[in-house]
Amino acid sequence: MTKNRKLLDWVEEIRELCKPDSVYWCDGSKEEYDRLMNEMVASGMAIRLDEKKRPNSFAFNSDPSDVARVESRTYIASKKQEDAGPTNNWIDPTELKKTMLDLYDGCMKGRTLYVIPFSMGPVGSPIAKIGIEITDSPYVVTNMHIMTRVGNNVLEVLGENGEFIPCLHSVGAPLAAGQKDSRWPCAPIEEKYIAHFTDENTIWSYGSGYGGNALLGKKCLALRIASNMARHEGWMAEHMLILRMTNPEGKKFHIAAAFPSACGKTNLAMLQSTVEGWNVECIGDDIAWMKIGSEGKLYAINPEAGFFGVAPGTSKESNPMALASVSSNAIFTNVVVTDDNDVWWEDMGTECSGGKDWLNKDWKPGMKDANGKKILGAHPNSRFTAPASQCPVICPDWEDPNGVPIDIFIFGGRRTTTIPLVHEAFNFNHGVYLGATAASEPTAAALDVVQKLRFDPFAMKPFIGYHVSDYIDHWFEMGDKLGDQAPRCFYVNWFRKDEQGKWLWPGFGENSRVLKWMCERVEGKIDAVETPIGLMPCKGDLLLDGLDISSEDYAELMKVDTNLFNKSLDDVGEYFASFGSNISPRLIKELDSLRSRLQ
Ligand code: OXD
Ligand code: MN
Repeated sequence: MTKNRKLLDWVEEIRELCKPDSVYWCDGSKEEYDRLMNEMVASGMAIRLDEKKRPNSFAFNSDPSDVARVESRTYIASKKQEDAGPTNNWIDPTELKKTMLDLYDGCMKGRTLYVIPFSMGPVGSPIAKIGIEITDSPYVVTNMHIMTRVGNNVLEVLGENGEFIPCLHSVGAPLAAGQKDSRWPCAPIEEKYIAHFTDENTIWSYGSGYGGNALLGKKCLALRIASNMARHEGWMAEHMLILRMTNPEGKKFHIAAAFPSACGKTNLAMLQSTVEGWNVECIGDDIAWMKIGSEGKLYAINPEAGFFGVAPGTSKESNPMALASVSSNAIFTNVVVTDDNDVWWEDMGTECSGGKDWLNKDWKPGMKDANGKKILGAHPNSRFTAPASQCPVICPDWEDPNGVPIDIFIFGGRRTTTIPLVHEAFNFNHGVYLGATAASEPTAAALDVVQKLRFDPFAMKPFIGYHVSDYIDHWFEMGDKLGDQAPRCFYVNWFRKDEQGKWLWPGFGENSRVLKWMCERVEGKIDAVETPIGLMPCKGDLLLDGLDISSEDYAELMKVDTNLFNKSLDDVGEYFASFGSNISPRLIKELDSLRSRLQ
């Protein structure tokens, strides 16, 4: 147990407020994990999967109303509204606390209050931070065991006077005496609140048991709270995968990449290189914390210890390494539990004869509802939780407390037109512009019609814990500090199509060809062609051997149509206008320079 007064007082204060039946301090041990899982199996909340097919693995079905992050109920409750900016919901913190205190009052009746001491980042790393999550959900405890480092060693590092980030969570479903619990307790949507009190680095979450709403180390702490701390403390908390690419001579390159959801971030993080002699290892698939370290370079750690990945679409073809990572000791939420007690999801690449769907109802592939619409077995946002250490291509240095030196930043989005496969920024400030204007099309766009773009700056739109303009300024300022040690910036688009709607680039493992080009650029081995939008591969530098791409298709894939590009800048201008008056002049300057280069 701890002697940290602040922590003991906080736990006591929350006990008095939430009125649980008991208080339990988590030690992070395997015994603890096994005991909680056994209890959840006994209560009917968890399903134990077949021990031979999927050892020590469990499946859960959430309440149908509690299947994803709820951005409409997520708040940055800074004292001043302008500090939250146009990309966040805001409520005055005093008012929000009052509302939430009423909800928290007695909310853990009939339940256990679990105290989870956890470290984001290797315990004791100079880049790591300690959080304490209080929760009434044993599902959250077991997921936190996998996603973070939980245990007494965290309390040792915390010591008597150390600082921690308080993270309060309740599913918001108190039990009356004798009341039977539901399989997935949670509160109705209008009572859900995911609140960040950024002036005091505190998180309060109420009413949801799911993913980013409830595993508070991930999006709430490691992105929203951490991005705000990082800005004040001169480091970076980003929604980025981290990977190491090693060339045939053994030289290592470290890449951090930001993509909005549904752009294959986990797939790229665990990519199987198709380029002979070039090898890729995974360091993280979702979050990067980066600090300036030795020789003025930017060093990154993955603050997480596991993967909380989207299951549907994960197959031997798309991501064999993710499949291997979930072969044991995994938690599945909202997938199909098959008749033989294993798991299945859409586009897993295997046959399924039937089982129970994500609602725990009898299900067979091809089933249709009353309107003739196919019934999905797994929810589109169904998830696996698995220890990162189980990934066959996890980098041996993934837990290095000092992190790895980042050479390359990649930004991207999903665009069927306009944006070529790859281009490099002229310099870091231009790179910041590329990250700030990262965007996807809302749907598979009608070709040759530029639809309104969905901007997702640095893939951080739902996760920036402060004003988006200040966030972009922070990127520029980090570039100033890093000077010529700053990572080189690239923009990719794996999703370009031809006029018939055919993908022009094969993607997946073949993306290693593009990464190789970037590494060779960084090494200074190859030149690039200067275009108005940035630097692009010289003929022959992007390895295409063995790919079935005609020279016409390659030209289309790399084409920069200045007219089309110019048109999309109207959307950029409109988007920047939504930032308000404190938009960074440097961002405007980059847009103006791009406009004039395109003339
Ligand atoms: C995630 C997300 O779950 O970005 O990683 O929503
Ligand atoms: Mn994410």
